[in-house]
This record gives sequence, structure tokens and C-alpha cells, in this order.
Amino acid sequence: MKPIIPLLLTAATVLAASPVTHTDESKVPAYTLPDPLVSDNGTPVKSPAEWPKRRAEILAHFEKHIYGITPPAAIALKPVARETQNIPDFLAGKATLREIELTFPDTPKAPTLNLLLITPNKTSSPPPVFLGLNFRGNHTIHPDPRITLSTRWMENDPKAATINHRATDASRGTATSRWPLDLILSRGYAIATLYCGDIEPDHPDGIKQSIRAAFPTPDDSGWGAIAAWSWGLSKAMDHLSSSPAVNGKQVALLGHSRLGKTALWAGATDERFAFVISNNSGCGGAALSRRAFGETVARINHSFPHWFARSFRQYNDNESALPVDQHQLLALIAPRPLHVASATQDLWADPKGERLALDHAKPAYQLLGKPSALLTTYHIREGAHDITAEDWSHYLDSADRHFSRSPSP
Ligand code: GTR
Repeated sequence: MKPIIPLLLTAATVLAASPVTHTDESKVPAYTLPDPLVSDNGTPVKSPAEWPKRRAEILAHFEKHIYGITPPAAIALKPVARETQNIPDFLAGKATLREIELTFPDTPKAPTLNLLLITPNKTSSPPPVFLGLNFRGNHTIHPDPRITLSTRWMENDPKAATINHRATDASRGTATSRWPLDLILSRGYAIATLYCGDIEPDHPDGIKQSIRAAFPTPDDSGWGAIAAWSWGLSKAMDHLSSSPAVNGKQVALLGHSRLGKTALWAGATDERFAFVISNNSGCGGAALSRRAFGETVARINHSFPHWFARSFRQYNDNESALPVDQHQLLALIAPRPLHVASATQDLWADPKGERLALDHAKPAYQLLGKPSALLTTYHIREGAHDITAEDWSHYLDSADRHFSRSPSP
């Protein structure tokens, strides 16, 4: 029989190691947010002409202290695209589905990215497109057996039918509620997605299969998994921006939860994205870190040590020392349209902190002479942490406005 005391001790050690969190508004500490419109040297930023310099300062803080620095050589890589599948009668003839392999032949350690692109067949010009990473493989977004089943590492998840870290046939279509294709296509939009695990499997050892292995950065400010996933979104954008199948000037970037954090970082670092959407992105996404409500910096660094730069750990239980807060990440999207969404039961992601961050990003839009009321949208849906058709219908309405499309009848 195994001794009981060491077991209890082990449990206690694990519990002690997991940083304490709360969802009690009365425990939110008093805090002062850094001003997006005051330079590091204290000079107020008063005109649009002064913004690029201030923007660069803010971006550098996020790179150095939070997401990590993406090596310029990785940014410079250009993918070679090869269409591996073209199904013109997808969704009962309503759409064309393409599978496009993006490779980096000069960088042998770079992973292959498998982009899925679905475009409406009834369209007079190349359509605007929503781009977003998925959690469990392209084959989860729709049950059509012609979509290639991912062979990459997957988190074991009974709901998604992934066993021994591999997808099974039963995992086809397990994420359809998150990708309401009929709705999106009927509104005239295309959809592009790839599995985040193509870029880097989501576990602490995933770096070995990641683009990060091709560009190692040993210092504390080296890029984390979120920056690697963002890199993958930019590589998908490299392809979409020159593809005749879609309007490369109207690429809306969206992500849920950890992939919402990723969409925000990709939108901040790559200004080709015309519209950026954060769905329930929470800590390290749209939520203010200084509120320390729900998931905290200490907790996220503990649970997901591979997501951020190691330098982010110095702000565990020390958020007020951060040179920036997440409202400034949102300000980096300005003057491009931005939509932030929360869910009422998703206290872990701090809905109030997400809304406040958006409010505190608005001065950047105003400085640039842009109507922040039109360009920044917030909605909160009843219910749990998820992305649903209801969320999508809000995003489609926003996209119609920003891309000057008449709303559907
Ligand atoms: C949670 C994590 C959040 C969020 C979420 C998700 O476990 O604490 O930061 O990223 O996962 O991605 O679903």
C-alpha cells in the first residue's frame, strides 16, 4: 500500500502552486492605467502625426514584456501555396472548398500550414473573408468527409473525439456550432481557417514542433506560442492578400479565447488585417490585467507556461509594474475596426475588464480623427464561454458596416 502522507503532501504542493484567483468585484485593487496617449518620456501625444512613434513604443512593450519578440527572419518568410483540394459543390453547391498547403521550402524546420478556404459560389466579386484559427483541426468545422482529417497532435478531448493525441473520424464536425458556415456564406462572406496545432501544438513541449524551433530565441523576451500562432495568421494573410478567390483588403480576423488573444496580437502586429474581433479572449487578450479579476497573470503563466514570453512572469501578482495594459493592445488596432465580445457567465475572462479595455482604447481612435463609436463595437451574450451563431451574427453585422455592404434582407 502506498503511504498516504506523501500523497497528501503532493496534493497540497500542487494546490499551493496554483495561484489563487477570485471573481469578486469588491476585491479588485485600485489601479491606474498607463495612458495610450502619453509617451514613455511623459510627453502627451496630440496629433495623428505623432501616433506612429507612440504606437511603436507600445508595441515594443508588448513584445518585450508579454508576447515575446517574433524574429524578423520568421516574419520575412513567404509561404509557397499549393492547392491540394478543390470541391466546387461544397454545402450542396452553395460554396467552393479549397485546401491549400502553405510551405516554407527554404526553412526545413518550418511546419506546413493547412489552410481551409470556403468561398460562396453566388458572388459577383471576390468576397470579404473571415480568418480564424481553430482548436481541433479543420475537419471539426463541418462533417463533410471530404475535408482532410488532421494528423497532427491534438489535446485529448472526449467531446472532440481525439484519442491518444490524434483526431479520429468521429471528430469530424465536432466544432460546427462555432463555425455556422451557412449563415456566414449566406451573408456573402468567405471563411478561412487553419488548426493552431499546425503552427505549434498547444502544450509546454509543443515548441519542438513549432515554427519557434526554426527560429530559437533563448532570451526571456523570445516569442511564446501566442506569438507563434499569430505568425501563422500572418502567413495565411500572405496567401489571402494575393489570392483571386477573396478580397485581400477585406480580411476580418477573429478568434475565441486563447485564439482570441492570438487574433488581437496578430491584428496589432500585422496592419493588413482590416477588422479584428476578440471573442471571450480574457486574460492576456482584451481584459485589463490590473483588475486581476478571474484569470490573473500569475495564474495564466502557471497554467500555460508556453503561451507568453518568459519575461511576462515578472508581473505575476505584480500587474501594476507592467509598462502597458491590455487597453493599449486594443489601441494598436486603431484606426481599424475592432469588435470585442464577452459572455455573461464567462467571469474567468472578466467581461467588465474586456469592456473597460475597449473604452480606454477609444482615445487612440479619436486622436486619429476616427469615429470610435462606429469603429469599436462591444457585445455581451447571455451564457457561457463559447463562440456561437449569435456572436457570429453580431460580427457579420459589424463587417457589413465596416466593409460597406448592405445588410442581408
Ligand atoms: C482557459 C484559459 C483561458 C482561455 C481558455 C480557452 O483554460 O484559462 O485563458 O484561453 O482556456 O482558450 O478556452
